[in-house]
Amino acid sequence: MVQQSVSIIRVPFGLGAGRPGSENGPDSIMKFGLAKKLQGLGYDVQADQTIRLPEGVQSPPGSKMKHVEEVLAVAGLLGEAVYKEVSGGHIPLVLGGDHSIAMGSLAGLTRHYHHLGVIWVDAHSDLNTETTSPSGNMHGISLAVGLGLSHIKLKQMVEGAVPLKPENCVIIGARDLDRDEKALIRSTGLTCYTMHEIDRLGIEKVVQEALQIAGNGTDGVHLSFDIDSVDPIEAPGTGTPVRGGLSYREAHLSLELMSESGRITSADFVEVNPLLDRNNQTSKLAVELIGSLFGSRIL
Ligand code: 4U7
Ligand code: MN
Ligand code: MN
Ligand code: MN
Repeated sequence: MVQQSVSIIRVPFGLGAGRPGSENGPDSIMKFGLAKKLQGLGYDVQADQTIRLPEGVQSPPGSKMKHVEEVLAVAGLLGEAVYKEVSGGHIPLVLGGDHSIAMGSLAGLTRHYHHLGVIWVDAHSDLNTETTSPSGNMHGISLAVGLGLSHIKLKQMVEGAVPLKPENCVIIGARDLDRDEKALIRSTGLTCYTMHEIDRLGIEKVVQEALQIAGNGTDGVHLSFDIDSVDPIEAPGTGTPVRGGLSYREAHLSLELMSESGRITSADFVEVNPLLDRNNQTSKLAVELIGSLFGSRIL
């Protein structure tokens, strides 16, 4: 069997969030042993690369959405890098940074996979647009951009990128949705397993169904994992914590099930904010969770 190869891409960018600190996420996650962990699981880990905001890119002041130019510049560079890795047969593992960087991942991935399924694990749905956003923060619109619902399009970032299909997109863990996001979920027919469904059905059933939906007729499945999906008791180091989230075991089990399915072809881990963390608990948790996605088991 050929050894599977993972390409770690660090994106130290936090201007899509409302508060600073997530730009330190990638280095913090790496510091707690991610490369070693993946090597220990039998992966060939590609020398990791870092996507940086080019100097001189700055949005003009006064627009509702904040730092649009910076977000687009990073997404373009990240998208090209992700496309290169995935077309070279590597599994891209993107470390954020705030969740606006997922636009770049999606742009690069949909250039390669024309029918991409997406599992979005998050306390939020990130389905605002520039019209509905209550905050002006770009990390709150990334899934809407992926679905082609914003004026900002994936193909502005990477030529040949295509929008996601709502029937292959699933949100897991939602518990803080804005009014217009709720309306969009209903009108697009995208599947959203809120914490209510997780309580009622159990996380195993939810994840199995999600894998079916994201895998149905698709040529790749991307996992975009926002660490704020996990309860703040376990993951305090994040900019927009919401109580009532995934337990430690629910989070691990989700990723173990995704790993077992063999369907996940790329992943983002985003929104780790070391400035808000307690004893690096959240960075260490991210390393563990990524381990579960890549096949780490208790026994
Ligand atoms: B994250 C919010 F208004 N919906 O749009 C917004 F509640 O990537 C939060 O999921 C977005 O962390 C959170 O700003 C974005 C807000
Ligand atoms: Mn998010
Ligand atoms: Mn979130
Ligand atoms: Mn957040």
